[in-house]
Amino acid sequence: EDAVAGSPPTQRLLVVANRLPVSAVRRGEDSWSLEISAGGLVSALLGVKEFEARWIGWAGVNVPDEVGQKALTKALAEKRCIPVFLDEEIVHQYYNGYCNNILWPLFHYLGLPQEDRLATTRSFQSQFAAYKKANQMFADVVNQHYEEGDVVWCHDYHLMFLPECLKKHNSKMKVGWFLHTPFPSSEIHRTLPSRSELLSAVLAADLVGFHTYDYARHFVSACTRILGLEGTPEGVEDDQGRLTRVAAFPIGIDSDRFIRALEVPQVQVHIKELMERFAGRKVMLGVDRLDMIKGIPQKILAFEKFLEENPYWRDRVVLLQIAVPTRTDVPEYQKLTSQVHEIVGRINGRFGTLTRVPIHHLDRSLDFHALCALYAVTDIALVTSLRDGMNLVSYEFVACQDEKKGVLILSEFAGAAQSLGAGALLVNPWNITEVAAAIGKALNMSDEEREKRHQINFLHVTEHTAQEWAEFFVSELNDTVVEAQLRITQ
Ligand code: ADQ
Repeated sequence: EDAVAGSPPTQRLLVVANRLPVSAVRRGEDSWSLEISAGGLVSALLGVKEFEARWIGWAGVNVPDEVGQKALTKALAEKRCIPVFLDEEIVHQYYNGYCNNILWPLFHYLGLPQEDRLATTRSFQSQFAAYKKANQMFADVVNQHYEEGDVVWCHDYHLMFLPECLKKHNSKMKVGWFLHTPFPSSEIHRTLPSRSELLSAVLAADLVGFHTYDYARHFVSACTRILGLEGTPEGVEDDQGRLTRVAAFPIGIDSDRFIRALEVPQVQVHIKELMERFAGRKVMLGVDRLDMIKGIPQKILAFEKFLEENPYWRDRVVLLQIAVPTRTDVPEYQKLTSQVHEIVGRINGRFGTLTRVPIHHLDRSLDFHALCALYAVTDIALVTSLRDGMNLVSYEFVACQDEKKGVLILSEFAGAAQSLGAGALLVNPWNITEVAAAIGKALNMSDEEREKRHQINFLHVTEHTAQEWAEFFVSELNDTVVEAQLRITQ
């Protein structure tokens, strides 16, 4: 994890995200056990040797007492993590409220929550106040730990106010902000009561990044239409001629980690077991967090339509849908879970036999090795997000398919459609007939076409890695700041 001996890291990177990449469990008054949760961002930054990364974020637990906070801070320091302590009320209003109930659905074109108008106005206001307060709390921790020359990289829709809080304190700080979700059309963004304040706060950053060129364009036109600022090919310019650079930085995965995992004996045993279990049937796979944006009901309905129209395949294909529950305390998510269960039950009742069902649905997360084995035995992956910033599942599937060369059916509303569109079968997930037809096409595709399509995507996934993404963002941020200084001195 440390830089290679003999070549000391030249720059410190402070990565600020809502959640730290660790799960903390309290074992006693002053003892904690920590587990690193490996996500895309963690592996991206572990692989980067040019700078030394430190993480700043919330540990996901409420620690009201000072003894507990001190002990957790000490334990986290060993993992290069620095905690921001948020109390329950702030978490409720900022995280559950403004982030997940307002920004998340809006940025995915699901609109603002429909509530009683008066109550909504009140809750919007108090949630927004909590959002700003929480962002300031993150800023305070960054300021405490910042050293001259550090690069500060803020992540995601939780921290749109952070660039402004940081720059107000120290205008020389190098600040970048990256959004992991889509940025919606300005017509959607303008419905948000706090639309202007959020945009201005983000513009305080030196560099603003998105997964795709479309999201970047939406952001620039929101700044033009809502704030009246000029959009240039480089970004957005304010009245004083200060430029905020805006650009696309499509994320990738640590593809080697997946490819290497397929060689692990335990994974190979698992692959063999799965192949025996599903022998004689084509395996279709969906892996998603259980979220409205992932289009899980639409995917299953399309599969039903396919079975309805293609009796030949009823006994010859199986859909494995692995859906990790998230935000389980939110009523809409509970409703989605029961809706999915109901549809799966109906289809299995309709097309199942005493010994076989067409859909295996699991409400849980799989460990990394089990996930890799599943990806490897899959014939067709179904990614039907209604909107998705990028969608890494599609990348992970491609990385694990160099033996099988399976087909990726991919929503045109996932950012990944821009990068994997050439090899995938692109679909409109709202059009169930079209998705059902794509399933038929994938099942009947010639080996030659399958291999050709896979090859294009495999090349992309292995060449555009998460590590490269992180290095590119940080080097662009450094360059942007140098260029801005040159402009001032000229
Ligand atoms: P997510 O919405 O979480 O990420 P995605 O990009 O697909 O979506 O990443 C999900 C990750 O969780 C993948 O690494 C996947 O392997 C894992 N995962 C999902 N279901 C799982 C299961 N059942 N068991 C085990 N692991 C599971 C957000 C945005 C995306 C964007 C990423 C990164 O919504 O659009 O691509 O951030 O920027």
